[in-house]
Amino acid sequence: MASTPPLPDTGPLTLSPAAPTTQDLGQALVQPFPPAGAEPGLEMGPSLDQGVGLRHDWSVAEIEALLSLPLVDLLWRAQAVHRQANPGYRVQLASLLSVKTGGCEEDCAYCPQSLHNSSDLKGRPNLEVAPVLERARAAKAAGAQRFCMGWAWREIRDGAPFEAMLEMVRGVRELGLEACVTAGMLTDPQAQRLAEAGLTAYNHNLDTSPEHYDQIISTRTYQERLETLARVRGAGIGLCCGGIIGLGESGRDRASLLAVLAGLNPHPESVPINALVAVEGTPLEGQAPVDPLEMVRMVAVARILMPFSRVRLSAGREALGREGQLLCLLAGADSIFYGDTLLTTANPGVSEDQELLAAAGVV
Ligand code: SAM
Ligand code: DTB
Ligand code: SF4
Repeated sequence: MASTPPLPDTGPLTLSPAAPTTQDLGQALVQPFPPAGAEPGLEMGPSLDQGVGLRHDWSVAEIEALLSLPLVDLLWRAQAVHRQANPGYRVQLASLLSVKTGGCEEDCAYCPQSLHNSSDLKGRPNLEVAPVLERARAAKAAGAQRFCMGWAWREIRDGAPFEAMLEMVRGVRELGLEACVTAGMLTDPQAQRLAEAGLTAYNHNLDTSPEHYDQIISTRTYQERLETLARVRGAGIGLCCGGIIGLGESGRDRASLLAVLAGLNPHPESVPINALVAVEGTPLEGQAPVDPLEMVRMVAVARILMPFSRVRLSAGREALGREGQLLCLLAGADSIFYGDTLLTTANPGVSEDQELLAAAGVV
């Protein structure tokens, strides 16, 4: 039987607010995988010989093969990639706040904030700049390194709310936190102004595969999403782009979503992987819960395809349970949303998350 090659000694696991440096990444890029001298016959799936390099040409078939590897083999591959790409295993804590809640014109079938869904939360007041920055300060004091703000908009409109958004971004950056905004589509000049305000990243998800997309949203096209991503990139803002599982998609759809994400060049700096939170009053309220191991597989394959991106374990963590989340961390998730709420739904509490990270040995 072939012996298992040793993993590089990366020292103790630590939780650090610092993102990997370019030097770290460069170092990881030059380390071959599998390690020199590894026994032949250890291949556990397609393209193992690609190493921890950056590829943007993964085929849907290759990704489907990865998604259906035996779980132990998939985890082994993902961990080997992750250890090289993120030595020291840093987990980023990102807090989330809904600034403008509900009343959104889009018809996203999963979303409790859509006007089209009876779950809509319209009527909640928009938050002003001062309370938002107060929440950012509290998030920082609780240990967050990133503060993400959401607007339930189809697209950003100019005017007072946009000026307030810019002020929030500047304020969050002044606190020494990364700032992320998610607010729908935007124009080039709006992207430019957000960049000038110091925005670290803009979150705009593809949500699902191009093939499954019209089952989920009819008011905005996949192409419009891709164009928004290009505008964000064009302004020099980091990209946070991922998707959701549990929307009734097939395994091939999951592979196809991951192929589009990994085809982006450069890869998004962060890739949120959400499991559907099936909210009453949305068309998807009756969807079967996602098997935690399916999340583990999505996270592991995202890690293999996009070695240096932050893979963020996002919505649906409550339903994963402690061990499911730990497996996701082992599969290569290196960020979580941190704080008692996501935008409108519940998230594990701060002390629960501290206990989880301690259990993982990331303290
Ligand atoms: N309106 C903006 C947009 O859609 O780009 C920003 C806010 S939107 C709520 C951000 C993302 O949250 C969505 O793209 C979707 O991926 C995720 N999301 C929303 N509701 C969800 C749910 N019930 N379960 C899982 N993810 C959800
Ligand atoms: C992302 O991919 N997930 C977060 C963040 N980006 C904005 C949002 C999850 C929302 C879950 C449903 C809610 O709380 O309303
Ligand atoms: Fe919800 Fe965003 Fe879709 Fe609006 S655009 S319904 S806020 S996911």
